[in-house]
Order: sequence, then structure tokens, then C-alpha cells
Amino acid sequence: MKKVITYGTYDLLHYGHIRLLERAKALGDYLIVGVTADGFDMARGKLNVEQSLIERIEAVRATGIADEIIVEEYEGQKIDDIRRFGVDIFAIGSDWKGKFDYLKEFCQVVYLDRTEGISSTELRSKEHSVRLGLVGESPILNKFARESQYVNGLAISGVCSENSRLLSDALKAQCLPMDQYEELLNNSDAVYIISNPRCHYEHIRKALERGCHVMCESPIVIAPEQLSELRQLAKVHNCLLFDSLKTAYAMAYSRLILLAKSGAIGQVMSVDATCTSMTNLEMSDERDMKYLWNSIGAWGPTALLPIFQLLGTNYNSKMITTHLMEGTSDFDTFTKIAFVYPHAVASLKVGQGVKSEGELVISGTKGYIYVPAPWWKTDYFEVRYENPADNRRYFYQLDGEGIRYMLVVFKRAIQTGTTAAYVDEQTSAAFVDVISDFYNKKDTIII
Ligand code: C2G
Repeated sequence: MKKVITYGTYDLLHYGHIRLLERAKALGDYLIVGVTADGFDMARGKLNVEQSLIERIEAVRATGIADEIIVEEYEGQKIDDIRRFGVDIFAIGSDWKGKFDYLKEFCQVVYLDRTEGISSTELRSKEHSVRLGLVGESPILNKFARESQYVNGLAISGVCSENSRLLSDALKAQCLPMDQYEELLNNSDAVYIISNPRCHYEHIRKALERGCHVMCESPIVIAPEQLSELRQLAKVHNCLLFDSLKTAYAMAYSRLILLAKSGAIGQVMSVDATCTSMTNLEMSDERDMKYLWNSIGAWGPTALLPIFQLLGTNYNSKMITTHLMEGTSDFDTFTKIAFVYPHAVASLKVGQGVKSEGELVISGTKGYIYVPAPWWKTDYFEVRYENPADNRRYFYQLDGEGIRYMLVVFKRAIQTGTTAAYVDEQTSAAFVDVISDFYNKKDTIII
């Protein structure tokens, strides 16, 4: 009996896939189809797969062409499978021509012509395309434009900025001045906002009133009343209002939070997070100064994220200690916040005028989690115990600093109508409370 094997994702199964399976089957007597697992697809950069593994397996099964279906979970598995199943022929579409020649050592390799004019990518983009407008004054807009190219069915509709000097040439070419914001909104289904936090309220309100979904750089606003009003407005207009916080979407970060919550280090006693960056202050041109975020605005939500996600938002007390830039009333070059919870403590240090080790340490009654600098865009962490033999190291892939994954989640939430933000509303509100206290100098000592 001649055994043939082929692999694929088979997202939104179409006749291109079916023709491939039929021709692969015709090469022998028995066809094994390897369907890629979600984690494996993520690792090979396929972020946009819409169907779950089970749905994709079911679709392949329903064709009746496969004699056996297996799951492809790891790099190099093809060699294992070919040996394990005694495969004679490996078949794959011609878009992979040459890529699997290394398998010739184990069996015959056949590249079958790919069917022109159809692909999962096209099907996904055609069905629902989301037009995303970019708003604000930051080079981070360039990163969003770049990262959006990895998200199927998400297209940049334009950019509105008061300071286009910070933008790439491509974005400059399509940049509108702020007084034409409404024109951008008319051409967009959603906006990403990174204007100065003091302008967020107006920018968000206008977008929501026109039915545009919003992803706004955290903190969404700097006054709690404004946040409640905007949340209400989002409900009325059936729009999403997401905190943009890339760390929340990084796989290593979300896995370490789950590990800590599941008791891997016992009861969490202390969360200590530090985020500093000198570049913003050093590199800024005089003219860009007014667009600079202060340290608490730029870093506060990121440093607060693990604290609130692990210990909750009901702390007993907090103390903010801050150092302000000369001649300013709220531009902090360094801020430290200490929280007291009923059974734990937490602290954060943020700064753009002070350098420190940007690490995250979560201390528990049995061990601790150590995330080296820069922890907010990490692909690696360690769980450490008294006995070093028990220590564990964890690695996860991180592409595009997490922005890409966040855009995928945002786009999906728009399409499916669910609010699947990784930063929930309570956490988002707690960020605003802390930052508003900073501006009002509540629980605050200035040094
Ligand atoms: N295919 C085709 N014609 C199309 C689209 C896809 O012949 N219009 C073929 C592909 O060449 C592949 C199979 O259908 O052989 C499955 O395609 P995908 O679901 O896109 O999976 P792919 O990413 O190619 O996965 O490690 C190799 C992968 O497992 C192959």
C-alpha cells in the first residue's frame, strides 16, 4: 500500500484545498492529512487563522478524502511522521516548492500545482475588512502601520496628526491635520489614538459618536468621570473602547500571570515592576516637547498591569512619590508608587529621567517569578525556588512587541461583536484612578 502525507492549516476550507487533497490522494492508496495546531501556526507567523483546530479538522474530515487525520504540533514533526507511519510520498502545494526538499532523504517529495485565484487570506479579507484610522503624535504610529500589515482584513484608512514630522514618509503622505479629524472618522470603522492623554477624551468622544470603535493608548483618559461617560457612550453606540497596552497581549506575559494565579509560586505577597526609558527625553526636539508624555502617562498603565491583574484593584492604600521636571506642575521624570493590599504589597517605579533595571519580580510564599528587562516586551521568564533544581525557564515567541496580536484581537472583537479586551474595564478604570490622583496630587509627595 502506497502511503501519502500532506499538511496544511485548512482555514475556511476552499476548493483550492480540496483539489490539493484529491490530487495528493490520487498519488497513492492511503492519505494522511496533518492539520496544524493553533500554537504551531502562531509560531510560524500565521496569526489570522479564523477557525479553531477542531473546526478545521472537521472540515477536512467532511471532504471524505483523508483516510487519517493527525495534528501537526512542532517544527520537524514531518520527519517523525514520515518514519512513524512508513510514508512513501510527501505532497504539498507548489507555493512551497523547494522548501521540503530536505524530506527527500526519507521519502519521495511531490509539489502539486497550487490552484490560482483562491486563498484563505483572500476569503478572510473579503468577508470583513476593518478600516483603521491612526490619530496622534508619536512615532509609535509607524509601528502600528507596519504591524497592521500582518493582520488580514485590517487596512489603515489614514492618519490625523498635529505633528507629522514624527511619521514615516508613507504615513506623512496620507496625513491630515487635526482639524480634519472628522474626515478621517468618516472613512474609518475604528481608530487607534495616541494623542496626548489630555486630548484623548475629545478624540474618543467624537469617534464613538460617529460609531467608530476605539483603541486608545492607555490611560484612556486622566479623569474617572470622563471614563464613565465614554464607557456609557460606547455602550449606546454599540462600539468597543479598548485600552491599547501591548504587554497584555504578549504571550510570555499572559502565561506568567496564569502561572502565578494557578499557585506556581504559592500565595503572591509582592509584585514589583520597574519601567524606565531615557530616550524620549534625550532625543526630543524642542518642538516635540509638548507632545511628550510624562512618565506616569507613558509607563503607569504598563507597570500597574501585573499589579492589578494579580492582586486586584481593591488595595487598602497607596503612596505616590514623584519628582517633577523643573518649571512643570505635572511632568514627572520619576515616580514611585507603593500599594498596600490586605495580604500583599506592590510597588512600581517609572521614569524617563532616571535609569533603573526594567524588571518584574512576583514574590510568592513558595517561590518567585523573575522577568528580566525589558519585562514589558519579553519572550522569556523564570520561576525560581529555594532549591535551584526546581527552577523552570519559559520561552514564548513575541512578534512585533505584541502590537500585532493586539490588533488581531481588536479586529476579531469588532467582527464578532464581543468585548474580548485583555485589559478589562475594572483594570482600565483603576489605571485612570491612580493617574488622576497623580494629577490631583492625592496620596502624593513631591520630592
Ligand atoms: N493550496 C492550494 N491552492 C490554494 C491554496 C492552498 O493548492 N489556492 C494548498 C497549499 O499549497 C497546501 C494546502 O493547500 O499544500 C494547505 O494550504 P494552507 O491551509 O494554506 O496551509 P499551509 O500554510 O500551506 O500549510 O508546514 C507546511 C504547512 O503545514 C502547509
